[in-house]
Amino acid sequence: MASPAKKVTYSTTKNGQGNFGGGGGAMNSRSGDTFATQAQAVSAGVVASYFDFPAGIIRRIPDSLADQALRMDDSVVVDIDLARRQHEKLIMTLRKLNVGMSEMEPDEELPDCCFVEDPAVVLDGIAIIANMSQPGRANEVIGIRRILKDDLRQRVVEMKEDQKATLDGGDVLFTGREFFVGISRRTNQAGASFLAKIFSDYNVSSINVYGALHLKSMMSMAGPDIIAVGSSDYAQRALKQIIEKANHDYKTVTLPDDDAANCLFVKKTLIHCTQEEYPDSYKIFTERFRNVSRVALPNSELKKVDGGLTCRALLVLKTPKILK
Ligand code: CIR
Repeated sequence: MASPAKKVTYSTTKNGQGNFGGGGGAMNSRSGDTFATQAQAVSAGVVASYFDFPAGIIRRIPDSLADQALRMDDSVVVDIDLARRQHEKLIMTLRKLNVGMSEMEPDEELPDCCFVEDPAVVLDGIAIIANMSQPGRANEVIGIRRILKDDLRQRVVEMKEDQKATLDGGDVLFTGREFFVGISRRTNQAGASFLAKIFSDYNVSSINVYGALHLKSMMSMAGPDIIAVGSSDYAQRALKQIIEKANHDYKTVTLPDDDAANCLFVKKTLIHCTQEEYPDSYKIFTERFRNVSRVALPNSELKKVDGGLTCRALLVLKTPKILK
């Protein structure tokens, strides 16, 4: 439930130049200005609470990922041991942040099974089990469904009710206020419409995705009401559609590398790329999020098979929220 309204302050970041955070509070408790109304402050508090995930699911990496995981560039060679060490760092980080992690064993028959973000979309106690368009990934939903239903007590809704719909969770950007769903090679309009029907309390906008696997391959939430976005033409075209369709005036942080724009904001901590992998984007994170708790994590190996940070964990708010 939303906490009682209190006067919350924040510093403005005109034209994306400012520095987020400060005051030790949630990302939307920024020092230097005030919310115009109590309602806005309450709404910002509710939005921030969407990032306080108490639970999450990860799945360990099968050996088969190295040779059989789907990828856009066939020439890459994955160092599977390094991939596992990098994945372990994310698991440790989430555990340290007190996210109760359900850890699944790998399945050699499912080379992409560690990308647990894709098989389901979870919000307000409801889990949509997606129709994954890639035949080699379709059975990933089995284990994920079981954990969501039996362990995390989510109400499961099967997208297979609509045979024509396809969707990967990597195309679903939830801001805490509304959804943007990428229409991509993996997700179609029927998939977006299915999601809109289930999460009918929220605005759901379709965003055409070009030049990237998923919408979140080039943008993600870097904090409440803050969208991190890549600077490629593709990323900027997607952002333009978001700005046109959005119900809210989001702040944006533009990063030189699209891959680096896939970051995770969890429990007031921003998990983002390392300096080694993306020095220019890393610098922007350090400057713009100076006063925010941050953790830099490597992702070089899973990136080779098109996985970003967000796709390696399925984060769950266990119970429904009282909405704005
Ligand atoms: C695939 O092509 O399906 C996997 N190799 C990568 C999936 C990454 N998922 C995501 O970014 N949400």
